[in-house]
Amino acid sequence: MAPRDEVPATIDPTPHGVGAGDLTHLADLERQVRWLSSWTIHHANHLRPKADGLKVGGHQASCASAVTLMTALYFHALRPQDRVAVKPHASPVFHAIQYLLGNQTRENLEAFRALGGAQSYPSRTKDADDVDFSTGSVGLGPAMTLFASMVQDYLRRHMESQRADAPGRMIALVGDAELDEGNMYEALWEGWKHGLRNCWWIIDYNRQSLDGVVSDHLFRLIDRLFRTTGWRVITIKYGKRMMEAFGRPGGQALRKWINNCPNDLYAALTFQGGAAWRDHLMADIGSDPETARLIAGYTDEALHALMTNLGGHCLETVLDAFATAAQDDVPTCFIAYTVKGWGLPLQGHKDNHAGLMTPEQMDGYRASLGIDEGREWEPFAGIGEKSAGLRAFLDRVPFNRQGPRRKTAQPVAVPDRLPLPDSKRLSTQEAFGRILYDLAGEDTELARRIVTTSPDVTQSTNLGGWVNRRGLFAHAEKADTFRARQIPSAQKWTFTEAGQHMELGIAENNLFILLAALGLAHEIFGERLLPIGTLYDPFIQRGLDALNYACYQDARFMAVATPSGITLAPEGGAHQSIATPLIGLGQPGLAYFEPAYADELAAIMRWGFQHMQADDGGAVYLRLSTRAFDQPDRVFDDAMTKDVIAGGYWMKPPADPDAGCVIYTGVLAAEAQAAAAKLDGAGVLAVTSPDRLYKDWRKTGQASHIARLIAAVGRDAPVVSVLDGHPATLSWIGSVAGQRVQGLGVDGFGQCGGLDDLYRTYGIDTDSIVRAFES
Ligand SMILES: Cc1ncc(C[n+]2csc(CCOP(=O)(O)OP(=O)(O)O)c2C)c(N)n1
Ligand SMILES: [Mg+2]
Repeated sequence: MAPRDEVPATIDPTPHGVGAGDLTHLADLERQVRWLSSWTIHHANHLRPKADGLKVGGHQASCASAVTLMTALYFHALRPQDRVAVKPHASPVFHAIQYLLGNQTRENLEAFRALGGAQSYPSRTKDADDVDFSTGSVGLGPAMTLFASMVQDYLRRHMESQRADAPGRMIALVGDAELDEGNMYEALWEGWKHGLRNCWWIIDYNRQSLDGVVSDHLFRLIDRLFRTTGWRVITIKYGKRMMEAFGRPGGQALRKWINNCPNDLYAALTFQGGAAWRDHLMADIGSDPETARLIAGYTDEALHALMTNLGGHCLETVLDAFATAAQDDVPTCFIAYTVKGWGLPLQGHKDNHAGLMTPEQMDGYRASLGIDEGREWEPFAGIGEKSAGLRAFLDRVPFNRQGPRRKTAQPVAVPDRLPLPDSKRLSTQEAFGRILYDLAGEDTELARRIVTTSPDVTQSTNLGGWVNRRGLFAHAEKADTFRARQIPSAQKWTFTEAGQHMELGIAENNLFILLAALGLAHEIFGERLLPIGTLYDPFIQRGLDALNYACYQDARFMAVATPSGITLAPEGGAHQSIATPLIGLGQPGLAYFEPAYADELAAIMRWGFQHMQADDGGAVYLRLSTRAFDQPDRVFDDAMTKDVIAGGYWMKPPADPDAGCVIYTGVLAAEAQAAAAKLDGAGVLAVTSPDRLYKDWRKTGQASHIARLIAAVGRDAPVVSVLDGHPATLSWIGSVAGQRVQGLGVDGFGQCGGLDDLYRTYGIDTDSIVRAFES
């Protein structure tokens, strides 16, 4: 087993340069932030009336652990251009800081975790106090900062406006258990490939997670992993008081003891306090007279303060570490030793994650701070005559100096029509590639603002044409060696600073988090980007939490997923997506379309570029296919465009209301039309967006687009719906006007096979449609 010594310090800390007066202010703020975060949670759980009897919750221990780090960060180290993802359960700390800075209201704190109040986890879209990055699902916030930093690099090379100021630092305050999430390593890997800069991850290394105490020596692994991926690691282990004790006679034994102390014992002694520390230390190292004298020199209270004076709770040590990293742009991981529940009765207890202080404990805590009953919400409660100086200090805080941090950007003009490929026979995937290829050849603002990305499926999702024309993005130019050596290839794979495609390795989490960062460029950096990401449709589920995270933050992007469904046929059952249409239907902030023809796709993409920029817009998901169709020879006028965007149109209206209809989405266009041709007078309803139809119906009921369309069909007439995906995607349409809809689709796992065999096996072929219609 490796010895339990600390990782050698590789960095001489830079003195923080903060004067004694300001240090006092920071210490006072640290005290207020810890109090206010505890009080906010206490108030929500014990004092706010509630009708439902449900637990409100909150994380007082997680907050206390992060208080010193966040005080040093927000009240000193952060500059206006920096952006932060705060570990989710430290949300009350963030809100308390914003409250002290005048950016958050008391009403919102009083309504913590209530409708309209401060959110349980920091939220860009739901909180009022300028959250930079939402967090909640652990692991995603830190990755977001990494990709935001890459987007900053992209923007600084593409947009003049971005070069005027120093780059911002993208910073994550990370819970140590977040490092168990695999997406963190996927992100680190990608960051290394892209020469990541200006990114700090500050690990709140309290060595406790939700269930218990984390493994001993985790810091070693963290240290090695980060260094391997090009990061600098700064370990913030001992506080100044501890360092001073180590320097005294007998101190080295104490230092050795701390280094060897298992995490669970340290946590237990922290919970038990001074007398327990003394007993244990005396038993372990008290035989050395100098050490015994050293320990005897502390009261129980002072001994406890000494033993919990970890680096992450020593303002000066933290400020030193931040000052060191601030000297350059090297990505930096801080391993900050902290105590979960620091200074509260919860400290160190293994069950403290969701633990709450009792009203009696809270009373004692309040009294110990000199805060009078009834004045708990006062920003400077208990601070006394230092308040005026503190207020003046807050007015000088750099983070707050430029006011609101959320930026805006001018919309990018979208032409009336996108280029329509003239081929007679095309799949939607090919049409997508051709439309982008044509856009890439135009010198337009739209083309300049599009940035594409793909997790190693650029070619197979038809982005190759665009990339050939617009190039790949990299900090440093890299020629295409195959081209230079005159080896024939359809692809140009040249990297330049001007390139507009960001290459990713195969990690769908990374794709969606990069899309989130690109799709928030207008609000974070003040420049509009129109990001398009391509992936295989089944792998949406691989990155689903990240996709949800992107949508939750209101990021604007176009996810183009292809191939999809069992139409992939012989290429493999494992890659046949079934439930993705339901994701399209169920995911807020994402407009899902599944067109069958190129003219529909061109109209949808054009609308998509506008929707990605509209105040009430959102992201777009296009479920495309590799199955080629003869393209209809038709007039695609404004009315048709409107219908396609609204989600559906009559490809062929029923001859009379009793004749019924076949409703289809996407590639089942062929089977739906063939079936209808065999059925006397049956109509064919093309649904280009089950999602848009559904949302509109939920909102406007009988005034909705689908209600208008389906009014052409009698209530007792036969109706069959069909798609290459889960049948529930369309079968709800029966509720609009009351027809009994037979929903066909795929609801078993896919298998390899030819298209005919598979369609027949899963009951979505022409004959199955006819049979369902007639049954
Ligand atoms: C993806 C995901 N899984 C599970 C959770 C539930 N959860 C919230 S916090 C937490 C443990 C966090 O521990 P750590 O990161 O060490 O935070 P701290 O000790 O600072 O509270 C867990 C499991 C979550 N928020 N996200
Ligand atoms: Mg922890």
